[in-house]
Amino acid sequence: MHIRTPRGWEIPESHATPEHIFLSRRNLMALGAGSIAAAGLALPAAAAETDPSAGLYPAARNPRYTLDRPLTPEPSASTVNNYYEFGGNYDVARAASKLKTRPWTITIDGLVEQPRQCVEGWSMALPWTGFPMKALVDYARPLGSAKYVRFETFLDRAVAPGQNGRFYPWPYVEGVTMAEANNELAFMVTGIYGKPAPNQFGAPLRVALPWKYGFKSAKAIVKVTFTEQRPKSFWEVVQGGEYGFWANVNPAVAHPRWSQATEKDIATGERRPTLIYNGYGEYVAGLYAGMEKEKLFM
Ligand SMILES: Nc1nc2c(c(=O)[nH]1)N[C@H]1C(S)=C(S)[C@@H](COP(=O)(O)O)O[C@H]1N2
Ligand SMILES: [Mo]
Repeated sequence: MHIRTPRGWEIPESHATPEHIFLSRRNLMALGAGSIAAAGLALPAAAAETDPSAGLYPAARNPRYTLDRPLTPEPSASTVNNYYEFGGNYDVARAASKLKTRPWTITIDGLVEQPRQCVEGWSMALPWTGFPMKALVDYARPLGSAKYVRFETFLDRAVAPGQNGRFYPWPYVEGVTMAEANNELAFMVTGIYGKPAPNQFGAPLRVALPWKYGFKSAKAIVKVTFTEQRPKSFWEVVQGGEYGFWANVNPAVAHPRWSQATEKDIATGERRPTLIYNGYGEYVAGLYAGMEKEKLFM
């Protein structure tokens, strides 16, 4: 018998919004029809002028919540961002604030029963504040032939100065296998620190794959495509010798230009040993059984 020990990221069922409430087919059909109601709630017009989902935050926190380190303070996390569309380092937050995230249309296409568009409004109660990627997959009803999910970021050169450069293959693209997308740890993020995510974190919708390197988690997604072909991701196109498709965290496999054995806490500057699969091996190692020939860790 398999005894399950709750992990830090889990919250008790009783604290989570039941899945059928926030992502029922009916609610999503309503969103597809242009409603800005999030989680099936009708929101007052006044609130919609700022952020119609704001009332859904903060999500209930797990009283048993433990992590192997303290949370990074918000001021640190929200000023150290990687978002090449908006330039480097310290100006990212200010530059990204120019992106208009409402209304926001997300296209679901490729190998699905019925291609569709959903207009924003994704929110629910989970620690990262987001929803399982599996819920998105279930909603999209992919065909049996779909093997990968491809995520594409917005393309708007007028708003994102970085996208004017010729060097990078815009828009940002990332992808996962269907099995990864359906893994319990794969998340779609709408919020952070108990509120809707500020733009620099990838609002209004970004991916979070806690067992992979950060670049796998595409921000500001406008298109989700179910496909038979393995997506060629942004960094793979830029520098295929350094960044691969799988990008699972492994301290034993160095990046060609630096060690990946330890990591620096951005707030305290302290270094700690990096764990394989970021410590989530129990949940994700099985995804890669029998794939030893693949470059799983770059
Ligand atoms: N669209 C887009 N998504 C992106 C990036 C980017 O430049 N553009 N950077 C990636 C990289 S390299 C990292 S490390 C993470 C950083 O996420 P954070 O700023 O929320 O920490 O976002 C990833 N997603
Ligand atoms: Mo990154």
